[in-house]
Amino acid sequence: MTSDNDFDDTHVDASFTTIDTHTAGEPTRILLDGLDRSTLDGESVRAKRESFAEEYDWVRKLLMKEPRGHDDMFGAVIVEPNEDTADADLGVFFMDNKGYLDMCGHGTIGVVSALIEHGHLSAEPTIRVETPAGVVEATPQYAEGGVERVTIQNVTSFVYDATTVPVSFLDSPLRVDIVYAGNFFALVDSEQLGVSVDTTRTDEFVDWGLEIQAAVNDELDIVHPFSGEPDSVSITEIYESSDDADRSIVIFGGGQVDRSPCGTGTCAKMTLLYESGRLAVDEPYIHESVIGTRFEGRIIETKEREGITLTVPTITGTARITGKHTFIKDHRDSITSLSIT
Ligand code: PYC
Repeated sequence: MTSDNDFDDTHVDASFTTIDTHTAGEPTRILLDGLDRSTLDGESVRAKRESFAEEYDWVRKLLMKEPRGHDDMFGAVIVEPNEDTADADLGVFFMDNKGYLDMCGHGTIGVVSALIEHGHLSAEPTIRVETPAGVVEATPQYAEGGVERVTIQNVTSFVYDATTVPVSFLDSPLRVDIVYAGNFFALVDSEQLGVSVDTTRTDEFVDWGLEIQAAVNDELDIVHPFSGEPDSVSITEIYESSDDADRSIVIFGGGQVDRSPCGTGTCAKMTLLYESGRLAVDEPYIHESVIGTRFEGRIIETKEREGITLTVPTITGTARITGKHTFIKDHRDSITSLSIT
């Protein structure tokens, strides 16, 4: 036996420590220790993420899914940034119940807040974070000896395309805007569905969101215009416009629902509004989640590249630490992760 603060590690195969946060209601489980990062191949965070996905996907499943996680868990893995090219303070990649995302706004707010508050990152005015989508810049606002809010300047974003797709739940084809904001989004106006965005029909929204994503990916061969890499829509955002604050439900992964207004989703929505002349540079934008939490956003600049209008979007939100955990894998336990859906 051991003391209260220690494990009897006789049966422990592996152990992982995390700091957990939520940003506007959405969790981020941040993997700090337990992973031998020297075994991850590649210099860039994107390459390290690919290496993790090959070698350690079981760690993602262990931390994200039951019995240690749940179907709506979200995670971040801290790694060294690319020393040669990134000029970044840290590297982060993101994971969910199904796989990996290139960029995450709520997750970056959570990581920066937690690492500063726990002394893993010094409290600088700005922090550069290398993600698989590129380097994003975090600007924390400090209060009461901690981090009150964080503003993330996302990667440059753009409207990619618009299409109509047949869907089982509507008689007529559905119009979908495709926007890149670190991830490719399918954006849908809820007016077409004749429903309000709220939590009374979450299951339906999840089914619709996954069907819309699949339909768009069947319809379009998405290629990132600057990297030339094939890509796909990984997130559906169904939004309801309002004079007070637009409200969205965001569906991603294997059918999880973002409790926050979705950082990259807020950037995608602002980029769509800018493109159609409904949001000006520097105009504040309030985006509400399906549970009523909010991010503030702003497009701070626009640029042109190869005939494409790029926005430089920022989002601001608050994350709070919910716990610190040590998760173990007992070698007698045949269940590393499970899902019944
Ligand atoms: O905040 O960007 C975001 C995000 C993506 C998926 C869940 N949250």
